[in-house]
Amino acid sequence: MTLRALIFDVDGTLAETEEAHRAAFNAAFHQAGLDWHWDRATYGRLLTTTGGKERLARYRAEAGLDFVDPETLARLHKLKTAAYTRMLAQGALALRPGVQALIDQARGRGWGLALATTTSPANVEALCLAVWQKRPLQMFDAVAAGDEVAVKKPAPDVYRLALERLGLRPDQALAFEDSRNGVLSARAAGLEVIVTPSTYTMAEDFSGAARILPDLAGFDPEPMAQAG
Ligand code: XBP
Ligand code: MG
Repeated sequence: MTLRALIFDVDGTLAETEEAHRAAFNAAFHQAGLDWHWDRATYGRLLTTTGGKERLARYRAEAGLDFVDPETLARLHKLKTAAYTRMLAQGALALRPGVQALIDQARGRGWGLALATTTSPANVEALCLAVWQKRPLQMFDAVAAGDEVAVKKPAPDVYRLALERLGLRPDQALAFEDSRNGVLSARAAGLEVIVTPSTYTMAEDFSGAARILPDLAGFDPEPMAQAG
Protein backbone atom coordinates (compact mmCIF):
# COMPACT_ATOMS: atom_id res chain seq x y z
CA MET A 1 0.00 0.00 0.00
CA THR A 2 1.38 3.42 -0.98
CA LEU A 3 -0.80 5.42 1.37
CA ARG A 4 -1.77 8.77 -0.14
CA ALA A 5 -5.15 9.49 1.51
CA LEU A 6 -7.53 8.67 4.34
CA ILE A 7 -11.25 8.31 3.53
CA PHE A 8 -13.67 8.64 6.44
CA ASP A 9 -17.24 7.50 6.77
CA VAL A 10 -19.29 10.15 8.62
CA ASP A 11 -22.08 8.85 10.83
CA GLY A 12 -20.74 6.74 13.65
CA THR A 13 -17.12 7.16 12.51
CA LEU A 14 -16.35 10.88 12.71
CA ALA A 15 -18.90 11.31 15.49
CA GLU A 16 -21.72 9.46 17.24
CA THR A 17 -24.54 11.08 15.28
CA GLU A 18 -27.24 8.42 14.96
CA GLU A 19 -29.11 9.41 18.12
CA ALA A 20 -29.42 12.90 16.61
CA HIS A 21 -30.64 11.35 13.35
CA ARG A 22 -33.18 9.28 15.29
CA ALA A 23 -34.41 12.39 17.16
CA ALA A 24 -34.67 14.24 13.85
CA PHE A 25 -36.79 11.47 12.30
CA ASN A 26 -39.13 11.55 15.32
CA ALA A 27 -39.31 15.35 15.16
CA ALA A 28 -40.28 15.10 11.49
CA PHE A 29 -43.02 12.54 12.26
CA HIS A 30 -44.42 14.85 14.93
CA GLN A 31 -44.25 17.91 12.64
CA ALA A 32 -46.16 15.95 9.99
CA GLY A 33 -48.84 15.00 12.50
CA LEU A 34 -47.97 11.30 12.37
CA ASP A 35 -48.07 9.08 15.46
CA TRP A 36 -44.93 7.24 14.29
CA HIS A 37 -42.10 6.95 16.80
CA TRP A 38 -38.76 5.20 16.34
CA ASP A 39 -37.38 3.98 19.66
CA ARG A 40 -33.76 2.84 19.89
CA ALA A 41 -34.60 -0.80 19.18
CA THR A 42 -36.62 0.07 16.07
CA TYR A 43 -33.99 2.51 14.82
CA GLY A 44 -31.19 0.03 15.48
CA ARG A 45 -32.98 -2.52 13.31
CA LEU A 46 -33.77 0.00 10.55
CA LEU A 47 -30.17 1.28 10.54
CA THR A 48 -29.07 -1.80 8.61
CA THR A 49 -30.76 -0.03 5.69
CA THR A 50 -28.51 2.85 4.70
CA GLY A 51 -29.99 6.16 3.60
CA GLY A 52 -32.76 7.95 5.46
CA LYS A 53 -35.20 7.85 2.54
CA GLU A 54 -34.57 4.14 2.03
CA ARG A 55 -34.99 3.61 5.78
CA LEU A 56 -38.39 5.37 5.71
CA ALA A 57 -39.51 3.21 2.78
CA ARG A 58 -38.48 0.06 4.65
CA TYR A 59 -40.41 1.18 7.75
CA ARG A 60 -43.50 1.90 5.63
CA ALA A 61 -43.37 -1.60 4.15
CA GLU A 62 -42.67 -3.37 7.45
CA ALA A 63 -45.35 -1.41 9.35
CA GLY A 64 -47.94 -2.06 6.64
CA LEU A 65 -48.26 1.67 5.88
CA ASP A 66 -48.42 1.20 2.12
CA PHE A 67 -51.07 3.93 1.90
CA VAL A 68 -48.31 6.47 2.59
CA ASP A 69 -47.24 7.72 -0.84
CA PRO A 70 -43.59 8.28 -1.92
CA GLU A 71 -44.15 12.04 -2.00
CA THR A 72 -45.03 11.98 1.68
CA LEU A 73 -41.86 10.00 2.45
CA ALA A 74 -39.79 12.52 0.50
CA ARG A 75 -41.44 15.37 2.44
CA LEU A 76 -40.79 13.58 5.73
CA HIS A 77 -37.12 13.17 4.84
CA LYS A 78 -36.84 16.87 4.02
CA LEU A 79 -38.39 17.72 7.41
CA LYS A 80 -35.97 15.30 9.06
CA THR A 81 -32.90 16.80 7.36
CA ALA A 82 -34.02 20.29 8.39
CA ALA A 83 -34.47 19.12 11.98
CA TYR A 84 -31.09 17.34 12.00
CA THR A 85 -29.17 20.29 10.59
CA ARG A 86 -30.88 22.59 13.11
CA MET A 87 -29.84 20.24 15.93
CA LEU A 88 -26.22 20.21 14.83
CA ALA A 89 -26.22 24.01 14.50
CA GLN A 90 -27.42 24.35 18.11
CA GLY A 91 -25.60 21.59 19.98
CA ALA A 92 -21.94 20.88 20.57
CA LEU A 93 -21.04 17.85 18.50
CA ALA A 94 -17.85 16.05 19.58
CA LEU A 95 -15.62 14.10 17.23
CA ARG A 96 -14.87 10.54 18.33
CA PRO A 97 -11.49 10.00 20.05
CA GLY A 98 -8.48 10.15 17.76
CA VAL A 99 -10.27 11.52 14.70
CA GLN A 100 -8.86 15.05 14.88
CA ALA A 101 -5.33 13.80 15.59
CA LEU A 102 -5.53 11.49 12.57
CA ILE A 103 -6.75 14.32 10.35
CA ASP A 104 -3.88 16.51 11.59
CA GLN A 105 -1.38 13.66 11.02
CA ALA A 106 -2.63 13.17 7.46
CA ARG A 107 -2.29 16.87 6.73
CA GLY A 108 1.22 16.84 8.22
CA ARG A 109 2.21 14.00 5.92
CA GLY A 110 0.66 15.61 2.86
CA TRP A 111 -1.95 12.87 2.52
CA GLY A 112 -5.36 13.60 1.01
CA LEU A 113 -8.52 13.54 3.11
CA ALA A 114 -12.00 12.58 1.94
CA LEU A 115 -15.46 11.63 3.14
CA ALA A 116 -17.50 8.72 1.75
CA THR A 117 -20.93 8.73 3.35
CA THR A 118 -24.50 7.62 2.86
CA THR A 119 -25.83 10.67 4.67
CA SER A 120 -27.18 13.69 2.82
CA PRO A 121 -24.74 16.45 1.77
CA ALA A 122 -26.66 18.97 3.93
CA ASN A 123 -25.83 16.83 6.97
CA VAL A 124 -22.14 16.73 6.05
CA GLU A 125 -22.17 20.52 5.77
CA ALA A 126 -23.90 20.85 9.16
CA LEU A 127 -21.37 18.54 10.82
CA CYS A 128 -18.33 20.35 9.36
CA LEU A 129 -19.74 23.75 10.36
CA ALA A 130 -20.57 22.50 13.88
CA VAL A 131 -17.18 20.86 14.48
CA TRP A 132 -14.71 23.00 12.51
CA GLN A 133 -16.77 26.07 11.55
CA LYS A 134 -15.73 25.27 7.99
CA ARG A 135 -17.52 23.94 4.92
CA PRO A 136 -16.78 20.33 3.90
CA LEU A 137 -14.41 21.18 1.03
CA GLN A 138 -12.52 23.59 3.27
CA MET A 139 -11.73 20.57 5.50
CA PHE A 140 -11.58 17.70 3.01
CA ASP A 141 -10.13 17.33 -0.48
CA ALA A 142 -13.14 15.34 -1.68
CA VAL A 143 -16.63 14.54 -0.40
CA ALA A 144 -18.90 11.80 -1.79
CA ALA A 145 -22.31 11.76 -0.08
CA GLY A 146 -25.91 10.61 -0.18
CA ASP A 147 -27.71 10.58 -3.50
CA GLU A 148 -24.58 11.46 -5.49
CA VAL A 149 -24.37 7.73 -6.11
CA ALA A 150 -27.15 5.59 -7.52
CA VAL A 151 -26.63 2.76 -5.06
CA LYS A 152 -25.69 3.36 -1.42
CA LYS A 153 -23.53 1.30 0.94
CA PRO A 154 -22.87 -1.68 1.02
CA ALA A 155 -22.42 -1.01 -2.71
CA PRO A 156 -18.92 0.33 -3.53
CA ASP A 157 -20.17 3.36 -5.47
CA VAL A 158 -19.58 6.05 -2.85
CA TYR A 159 -15.99 4.92 -2.17
CA ARG A 160 -15.31 4.70 -5.90
CA LEU A 161 -16.59 8.25 -6.29
CA ALA A 162 -14.37 9.48 -3.43
CA LEU A 163 -11.33 7.78 -5.00
CA GLU A 164 -12.19 9.26 -8.41
CA ARG A 165 -12.43 12.75 -6.89
CA LEU A 166 -9.09 12.20 -5.12
CA GLY A 167 -7.53 10.88 -8.31
CA LEU A 168 -6.24 7.82 -6.47
CA ARG A 169 -6.32 4.03 -6.79
CA PRO A 170 -7.86 1.89 -4.03
CA ASP A 171 -4.40 0.72 -2.85
CA GLN A 172 -3.41 4.35 -2.24
CA ALA A 173 -6.09 5.03 0.38
CA LEU A 174 -7.30 3.72 3.73
CA ALA A 175 -10.97 3.73 4.75
CA PHE A 176 -12.39 4.32 8.24
CA GLU A 177 -15.82 2.93 9.02
CA ASP A 178 -18.19 2.02 11.88
CA SER A 179 -20.62 -0.42 10.23
CA ARG A 180 -20.78 -3.70 8.36
CA ASN A 181 -22.38 -1.95 5.39
CA GLY A 182 -19.45 0.46 5.36
CA VAL A 183 -16.86 -2.30 5.50
CA LEU A 184 -18.58 -4.16 2.66
CA SER A 185 -18.72 -0.95 0.59
CA ALA A 186 -15.06 -0.04 1.11
CA ARG A 187 -13.83 -3.61 0.56
CA ALA A 188 -15.91 -3.92 -2.64
CA ALA A 189 -14.17 -0.74 -3.81
CA GLY A 190 -10.79 -2.40 -3.09
CA LEU A 191 -9.83 -0.43 0.03
CA GLU A 192 -8.37 -1.64 3.30
CA VAL A 193 -10.68 -0.67 6.18
CA ILE A 194 -10.15 0.27 9.82
CA VAL A 195 -13.33 -0.19 11.89
CA THR A 196 -14.30 1.65 15.06
CA PRO A 197 -17.73 0.21 15.94
CA SER A 198 -20.28 2.77 17.14
CA THR A 199 -23.16 2.53 19.60
CA TYR A 200 -25.57 1.03 17.08
CA THR A 201 -23.09 -1.21 15.25
CA MET A 202 -21.23 -2.88 18.16
CA ALA A 203 -22.59 -6.36 17.42
CA GLU A 204 -22.14 -6.32 13.66
CA ASP A 205 -19.89 -8.65 11.66
CA PHE A 206 -16.83 -6.70 10.46
CA SER A 207 -15.25 -9.54 8.47
CA GLY A 208 -12.89 -8.06 5.91
CA ALA A 209 -11.68 -5.22 8.11
CA ALA A 210 -7.90 -4.84 8.49
CA ARG A 211 -8.30 -3.72 12.13
CA ILE A 212 -11.19 -3.42 14.59
CA LEU A 213 -10.46 -0.79 17.26
CA PRO A 214 -12.54 0.68 20.12
CA ASP A 215 -11.67 4.12 18.72
CA LEU A 216 -8.90 5.89 16.77
CA ALA A 217 -7.06 7.28 19.81
CA GLY A 218 -3.35 6.61 19.24
CA PHE A 219 -3.92 4.86 15.90
CA ASP A 220 -1.06 5.46 13.44
CA PRO A 221 -1.60 4.36 9.81
CA GLU A 222 2.09 4.90 8.99
CA PRO A 223 3.03 1.22 9.45
CA MET A 224 0.31 0.29 6.93
CA ALA A 225 1.74 2.94 4.60
CA GLN A 226 5.10 1.14 4.71
CA ALA A 227 3.63 -2.34 4.28
CA GLY A 228 3.94 -4.05 0.89
C1 XBP B 1 -25.27 6.76 7.87
C2 XBP B 1 -26.56 6.58 7.18
C3 XBP B 1 -27.42 7.76 6.93
C4 XBP B 1 -27.84 8.40 8.26
C5 XBP B 1 -29.04 9.29 8.07
O1 XBP B 1 -24.40 7.20 6.86
O2 XBP B 1 -26.87 5.47 6.76
O3 XBP B 1 -28.57 7.32 6.25
O4 XBP B 1 -28.23 7.34 9.15
O5 XBP B 1 -28.73 10.30 7.13
P1 XBP B 1 -22.77 6.89 6.98
P2 XBP B 1 -29.76 10.57 5.91
O6 XBP B 1 -22.54 5.96 8.16
O7 XBP B 1 -22.41 6.27 5.64
O8 XBP B 1 -22.18 8.25 7.19
O9 XBP B 1 -31.15 10.64 6.52
O10 XBP B 1 -29.32 11.88 5.30
O11 XBP B 1 -29.57 9.41 4.99
MG1 MG C 1 -21.34 5.05 9.44
